[in-house]
Amino acid sequence: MIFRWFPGGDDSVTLEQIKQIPGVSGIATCLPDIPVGEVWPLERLVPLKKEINQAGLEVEVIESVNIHEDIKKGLPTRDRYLENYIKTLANLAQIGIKCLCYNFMPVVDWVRSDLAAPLSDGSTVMSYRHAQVLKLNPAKMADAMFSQARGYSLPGWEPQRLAAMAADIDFYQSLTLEAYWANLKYFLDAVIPHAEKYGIKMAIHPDDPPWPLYGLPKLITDVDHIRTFLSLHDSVYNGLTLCTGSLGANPDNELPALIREFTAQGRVHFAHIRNVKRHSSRDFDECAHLSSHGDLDMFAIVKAFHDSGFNGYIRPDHGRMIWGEKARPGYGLYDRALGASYLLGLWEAIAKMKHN
Ligand code: CS2
Ligand code: MN
Repeated sequence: MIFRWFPGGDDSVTLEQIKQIPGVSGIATCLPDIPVGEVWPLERLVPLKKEINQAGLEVEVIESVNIHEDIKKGLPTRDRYLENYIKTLANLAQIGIKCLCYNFMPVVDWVRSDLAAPLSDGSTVMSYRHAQVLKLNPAKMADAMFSQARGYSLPGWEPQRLAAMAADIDFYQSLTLEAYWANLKYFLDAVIPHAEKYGIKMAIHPDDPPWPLYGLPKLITDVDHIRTFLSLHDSVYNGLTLCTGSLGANPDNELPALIREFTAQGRVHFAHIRNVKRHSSRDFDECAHLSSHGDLDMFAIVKAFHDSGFNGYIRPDHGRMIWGEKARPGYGLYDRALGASYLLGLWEAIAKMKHN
């Protein structure tokens, strides 16, 4: 079990606190200040690893090395950024990284309409209301997200990307889905052979939410699209971050079956396990991890991973803000720690029921 943590004072949660969560042995981390497209230098990675190791934790996953928009757009300048990406892979291999999470979402990463929506128990959650998101234009959406971020960086919402947002949205709106798939294939064909050489499993994160927005192309949204994705470059190093909360927002996604299919193929390297409470097929709240709090059957989900021999990394995903905690939205200590314990409890029960 691992836990996401942001270095350089960009996290309210400390490594010492994470070390005390029972069963958590490692970290998923990143260097959010490095501009998208630049090489992640070894001089930054070595101290990062040292800091985490000194707290008694392993650096297991890098989440995420984001992909420059020129690669996603398929511009001639993409080759320069691909070279940089490959150099970053080489440096990550030097500090022993075996799994790299990334995503191929155009313009912006995840989208929510409220980063602190109140629940009846007094906690707050990140929520998504489709009509509200559509009403805001994307630039206003960015302002709304930042105003609620409590001064922490928002993963995937790098300020440099925002400047070009309006123009980028126009660009993608006129790009066909086929062309966007081709740009993803170009990325994979360039990068996966190097990932194989360096022993780093690449793990794409699904689009969040998993449906089209602002006319932007969305690729990693359901079982058919994931099959297409995996066939673009057939290698176990071309794999998935299976985020149950992202995919689970769409009620048509049958998660246990989807988990079983891709895990049995050895293509799932990283699991983000969290629950969602749906209010319609396009509206949801992120809720506590327990099955009883949302619409996903967390027992069936964990069992699907266990039954199909999952041996990658697991982390709890976004949590609620509880007990008065003030943290980066979704990434407080308390509710994610409860989530980790719950998931470890399910795992232990499932394992023991098979052997007793
Ligand atoms: C999100 C994303 O799922 C999540 O935890 O916070 O920012 C995610 O880390 C990226 O999309 C992965 O590339
Ligand atoms: Mn996720």
